[in-house]
Amino acid sequence: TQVGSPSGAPAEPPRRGLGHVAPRHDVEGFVGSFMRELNYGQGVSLTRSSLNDRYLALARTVRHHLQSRWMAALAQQADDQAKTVCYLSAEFLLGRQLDNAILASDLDDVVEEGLGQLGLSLSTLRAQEIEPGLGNGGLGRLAACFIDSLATMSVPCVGYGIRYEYGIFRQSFEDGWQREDTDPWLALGNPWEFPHPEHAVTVNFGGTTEHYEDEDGATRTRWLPDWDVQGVPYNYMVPGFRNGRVNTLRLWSAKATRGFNLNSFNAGDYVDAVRAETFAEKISMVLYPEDSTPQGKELRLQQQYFFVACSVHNFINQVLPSDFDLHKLPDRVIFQLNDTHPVIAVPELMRVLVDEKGFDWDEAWTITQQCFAYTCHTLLPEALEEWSIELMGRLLPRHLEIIRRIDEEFRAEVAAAFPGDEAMPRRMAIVGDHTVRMAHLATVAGSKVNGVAELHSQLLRDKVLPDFSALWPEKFTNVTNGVTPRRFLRLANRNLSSLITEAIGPGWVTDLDRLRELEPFADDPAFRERFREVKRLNKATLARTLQSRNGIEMPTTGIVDIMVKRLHEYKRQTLKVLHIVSLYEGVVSGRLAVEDVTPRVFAFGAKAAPGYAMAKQIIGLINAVGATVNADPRLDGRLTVVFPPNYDVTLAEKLIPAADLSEQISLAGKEASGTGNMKLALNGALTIGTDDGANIEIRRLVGDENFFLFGLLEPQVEELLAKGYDPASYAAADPRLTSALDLIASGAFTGGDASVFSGLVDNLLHHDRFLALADFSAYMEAQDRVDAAYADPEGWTRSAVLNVARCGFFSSDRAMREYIDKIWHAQPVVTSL
Ligand code: GLG
Repeated sequence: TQVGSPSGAPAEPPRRGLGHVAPRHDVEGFVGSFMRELNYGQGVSLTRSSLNDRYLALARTVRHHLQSRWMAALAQQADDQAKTVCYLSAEFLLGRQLDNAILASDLDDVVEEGLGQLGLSLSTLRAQEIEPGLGNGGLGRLAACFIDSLATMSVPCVGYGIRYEYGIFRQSFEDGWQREDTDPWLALGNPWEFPHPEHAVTVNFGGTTEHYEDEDGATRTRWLPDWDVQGVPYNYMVPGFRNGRVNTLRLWSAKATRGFNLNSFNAGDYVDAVRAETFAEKISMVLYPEDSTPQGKELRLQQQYFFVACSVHNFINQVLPSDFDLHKLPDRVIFQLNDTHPVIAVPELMRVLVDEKGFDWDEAWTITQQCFAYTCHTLLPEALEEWSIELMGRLLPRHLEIIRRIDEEFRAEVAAAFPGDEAMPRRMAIVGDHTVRMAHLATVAGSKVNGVAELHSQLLRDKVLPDFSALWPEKFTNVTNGVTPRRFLRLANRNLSSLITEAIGPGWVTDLDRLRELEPFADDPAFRERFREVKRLNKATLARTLQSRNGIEMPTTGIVDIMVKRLHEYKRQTLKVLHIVSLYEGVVSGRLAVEDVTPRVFAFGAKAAPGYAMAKQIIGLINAVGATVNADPRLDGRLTVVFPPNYDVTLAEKLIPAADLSEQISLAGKEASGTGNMKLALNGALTIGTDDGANIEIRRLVGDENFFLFGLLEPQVEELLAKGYDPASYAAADPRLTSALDLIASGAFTGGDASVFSGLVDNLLHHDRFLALADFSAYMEAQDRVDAAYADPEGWTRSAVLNVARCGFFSSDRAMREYIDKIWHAQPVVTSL
């Protein structure tokens, strides 16, 4: 069983208000604390301190201001009766912490001024921070936005996840091809985490189970595991925006149970003894770099069980009061399952309730079903995790038994609900022929199941889980994603933020619907000019960043056309490349006059999963096309491709504010929601997009006249695939497409070597799973509309301002309100300071 070490028992709690000293909120106080942290925290004088010393001292000084609030929130969590949202997620893509902490505690001026007195610059120190890359993309970043919003709304929440020693790999390019390096993000020290080894949790694996009779003569089961590891919690502060609330993100790190295996050590095999440690610690060593299409690796299941076992144990045995009546668990907690990754928490809670706490099965199941809800983030069938029965039985034998019983009872329920339909229970089964289907388990156990945009939720009901939605229509719901306006507007785009605040006051930061008040300013020429000035400044900042980060030259005139997201065929970066190649080919062949080409900077940011060969080919193609196009004098500098390596949150915060055009061009019915689309629109970029994911809702809100729609609709995609899709016929029908493909195939971008991209071109012509060729002509036509619109700066700016004004809906605060109302039924709690 899992036990916290005895030294983990909380010490006698001090009376609130006496337990800590609040830091001073003025320049003199700041300078004093900073110097103390530098001298006595880092142990260096100001003159001899390194950049890293200064950054660490600054971070620790700033964090004082959050810590005092945090302690109050933690003290309260134990005694208040409020329901806590436990957000279980294998990924939290936080981004840099310093600026957000300064913003949340309203210290901007104090820090600037205080550092200035010491002759230091905030921007230099800020650049020293390495962002925690503990996520792959949208799913992990969404989790970070959600916990930001809950803290800002004063809703009790604990984010639970994994403290990966190495986050998402660092990407570089070698001759244009992606290279991956490890991400030792902790190497220079991490001032934002608080380890609590005294609260370590033991997590078991393997072994067998046995039945025994309890005192009442009932048959019960116990798990006899054969190995274990410790989970050490590292706590992070999640500050609300200037509301005195600080929530917790608790990330687990794996440690060997015993530092040394004494038997081996005594026998003289020191090396063997240390091996146990390595074995245990590899569980939280590295983030799996697959976005949307996971590999079913054993270590990954170990990671999943590791963090949810720690989290369930922590909440029940360490967060709740020791005398808590677990019958009332659903009043005090909701475990939100972020995709299928944490779904093994369902049988874990059953095991804790039945095997450890002595509950009857039925009673435990009733409680469990009320304590979970499931969010699905995908439509790709290959992204719904399944684990082999063999692996599950070997790693988690007791959990497999529990899953089998849930499955049997569920199948009986289905058979009773649909008598005579034998296929239905088989289709809906949790345990299939060889695998355990985690999405089915989550759907059966969850009180609610939601998709992440309207279309996605509808397709989830109709296509992915149709049998389940027939059985339980009321279980399915939608919550369209959102993004935090603090990080992605207030912090990332200070120029636009100031302009907005000047126009409508500062209330929008926590009430994003108020951006509506900007609508009249769209018709004000003076405001529009200032808006354009903001874009110009942001483009200049981006150009400076790319220059110093990668030595990339970026022109600051013309359309800044941005496509940033993971590299995946369904997102169709290839369609974007075909557009660029077609413009290039047009000029080179004389079909287009160079002076008719609207100047554009095409900016890409994308990592490919290291094992995803086609995605890596596409990266090679973007870089090859970029190198050729950028160097060709015939284009007169009108087209520039920039592809800075290692796209991350920090770079996103520079790219997004500079964008004029946002590329959201996935095949309809494939992108669950998208969240980059929201960030870009909120920052005044116009979208060119398909009728997919949250694009649909963006277009509905901003209006058709302020959005460039193109491409097949989801039902048309289905229809085309059903009748047989022949990509080559589309190539034949549009001479621009034929020429573009021919040019790539000819080796024009690879120094004449035609073999490099022949596989890629072949794949497009003969397979093209995501219908890039079918949408090409419509895309080109939409890009012509973009050029025409951009030729009228006043009209373009008007649309851009309206995009900002009408996208308040996409705040993650709104998303959190919807989860609270429809799914969690939690309440804000006012922290008493
Ligand atoms: C997914 C989807 C995105 C979605 C994100 C957050 O692919 O469309 O916006 O989750 O819900 N795997 C992802 O990043």
